[in-house]
Amino acid sequence: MPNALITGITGQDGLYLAELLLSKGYRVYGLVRGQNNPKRELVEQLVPEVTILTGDLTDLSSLLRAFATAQPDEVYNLGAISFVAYSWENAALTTDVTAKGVLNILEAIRLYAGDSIDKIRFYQASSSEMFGKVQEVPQRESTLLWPRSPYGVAKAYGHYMTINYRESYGLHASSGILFNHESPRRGYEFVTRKITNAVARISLGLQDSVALGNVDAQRDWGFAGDYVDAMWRMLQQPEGDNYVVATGETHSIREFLDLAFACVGIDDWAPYVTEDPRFMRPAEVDFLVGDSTKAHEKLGWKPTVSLPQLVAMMVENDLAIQKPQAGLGS
Ligand code: NAP
Ligand code: G4F
Repeated sequence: MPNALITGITGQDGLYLAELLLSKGYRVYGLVRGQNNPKRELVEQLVPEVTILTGDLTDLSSLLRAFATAQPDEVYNLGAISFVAYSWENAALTTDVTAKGVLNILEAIRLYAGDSIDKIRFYQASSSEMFGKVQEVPQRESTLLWPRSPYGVAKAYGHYMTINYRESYGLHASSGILFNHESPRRGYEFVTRKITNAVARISLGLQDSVALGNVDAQRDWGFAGDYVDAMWRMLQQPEGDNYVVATGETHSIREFLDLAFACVGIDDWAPYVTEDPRFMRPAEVDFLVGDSTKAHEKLGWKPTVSLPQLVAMMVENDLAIQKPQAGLGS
């Protein structure tokens, strides 16, 4: 039974990955940070088989203790400050966690494993946000990075440090350059969940409108459940490598709004959406679309959920959550 250690287990991807690894017979350890973290309960409810370890990516000694207990064969570093908008407000903290946290976990592997470093496999959660002001369409593994946010810069650091540990120490280290992926477990701060939650509430009479920023931005959105499968596949390869994971389709926030409001029978969403400068960013990533040919050819990976299916899944989930607030059964 292989052992896996997941950082960021309380997040969207951490929960899906834990479920996937448990279904494959892994013993799973999850790092949870902070005192009385409210999301700890979520992990205990959804994946009770996971052993929770306390630690923080900014605290190397806590990572070393986690390694000593988990004795991992595979390490998935999903922990990060992951909200792009927040990263301008907290650029130094974002650098400490999302950039230097990667260095800490790579060092923890080196210190823990010593001469047996080649026995450990490492996944780094890199991001299409690194492409920023895109230099090529579609974006692939070789596309020049041009990050446009403190988060994107931090992820670029983690990406190159992962490659550096592969080349310097022979670590089986893979960097998954994942494009946006969503699900009913997506945080409410991200635009997709903000919209599906608002659509559910508007259709139930609980809310009048939703305030958004740049609705012309375009993203390549996939389903998180598919994307954690790509992470696992990367670590089953003979060598570590870099892979783009994407659907190859791009859609604007406007198109997402069309699909989400259509789920509740509203064709014209204009009366329900306002523009709010508070949600505009100092520098925007206008357009992302990925080429995941390499992941398809080498990992045998491809997405299984279309955007309309994903939006419907998210709206239905939010309707079920919100109905009791409207005095209706879920
Ligand atoms: P998420 O839901 O925001 O989860 C982030 C996780 O990081 C949470 O479990 C959070 O713990 C943890 N974390 C934050 N600060 C930490 C610290 N100091 N030490 C240890 N853990 C810490 O993100 P996600 O959507 O699941 O994404 C997973 C990873 O993939 C992230 O690294 C993200 O940047 C990256 N990524 C995501 C996407 C996407 O579209 N979802 C695309 C590309 C890359 P708390 O619950 O305690 O806050
Ligand atoms: O949903 P978002 O906040 O996601 P963003 O910035 O693309 O980042 C996500 O995907 C990255 C992969 O490319 C991950 F690495 C990262 O961790 C995160 O998961 O915003 C998407 C787009 C942006 O262009 C934003 O300006 O939606 C636009 N937008 C318009 N109105 C809004 C809003 N975004 C948010 N969060 N809230 C709004 O009201």
